[in-house]
Amino acid sequence: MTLHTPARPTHEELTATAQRIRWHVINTVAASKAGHIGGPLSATDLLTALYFGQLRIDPQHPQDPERDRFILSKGHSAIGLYATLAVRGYFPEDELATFDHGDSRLQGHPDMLITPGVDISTGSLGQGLSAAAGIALGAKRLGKDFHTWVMLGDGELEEGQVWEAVISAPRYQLDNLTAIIDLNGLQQYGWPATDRDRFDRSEPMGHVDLEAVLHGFGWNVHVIDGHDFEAIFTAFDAAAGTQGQHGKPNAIIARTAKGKGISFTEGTYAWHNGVATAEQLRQAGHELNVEGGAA
Ligand SMILES: Cc1ncc(C[n+]2csc(CCOP(=O)(O)OP(=O)(O)O)c2C)c(N)n1
Ligand SMILES: [Mg+2]
Repeated sequence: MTLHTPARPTHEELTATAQRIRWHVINTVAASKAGHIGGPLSATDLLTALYFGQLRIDPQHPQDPERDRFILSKGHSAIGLYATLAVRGYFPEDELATFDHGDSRLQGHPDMLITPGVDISTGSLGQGLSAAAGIALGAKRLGKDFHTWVMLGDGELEEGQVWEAVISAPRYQLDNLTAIIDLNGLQQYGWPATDRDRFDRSEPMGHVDLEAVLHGFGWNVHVIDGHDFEAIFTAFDAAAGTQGQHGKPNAIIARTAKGKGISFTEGTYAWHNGVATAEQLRQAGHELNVEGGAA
């Protein structure tokens, strides 16, 4: 089967799709009474751009060997991926209601053995880039031209295994690999404001010139606003569009806001995970302008 890069949706279409996905995130987690919010929402615009305007995939044939691969290394953001996959047509949007139930295909962290569209199981932070580099190396060895994408969190970058893969990928000239770093400036917790001199756990990479570091390791680096679709696609084109031309793996450092798109979740570690109240759900539905969302 021949897979093609999809036609790029309009800005309005992308925005509407992202809002629908954001609604699924907060609504699904509220119904299941557990799950992550902030990380899925910071990644939503990137996931929307990937799945609706970039990846060569066919939801009807999720195992097509020629498909582009995507690995959500920050696996705790699973509901963001599931919502995207559902809206993209991998499974019914209604199935999201089973999220995190024991017998569901949609577990709290992605499981490649049971969920259509999940290429690697994740959840233990730090491992996805290694898996992605292995897949990209395999593709090179087999002469396959698909592209492998992986998304990491900025807190996740504290895991040592990430840097083993950062060092290895240029050595194997994996220009068929793109790592997207969701640089939302927060991880699971913050310090009390009065205690910042203990070194703040927000901005996990705030003291690192990530662009220079990755560049120094031999990566092709792009720094973008991860909520600006035009900038996202420009970076995607610069990464996947130059596959086979420079021998360098690609990193897209995407500046984002944790909890993006809903006023009370945006910019706070406190909504790393959480369950919205009925009133908060009504407000989110209203802000996201999702038809029926506030019902
Ligand atoms: C190896 C490992 N250690 C700890 C955790 C628990 N954990 C889940 S999410 C998270 C914070 C991750 O922060 P970040 O990578 O910045 O993700 P995001 O801000 O996108 O949610 C932690 C520590 C884990 N899943 N895996
Ligand atoms: Mg983060």
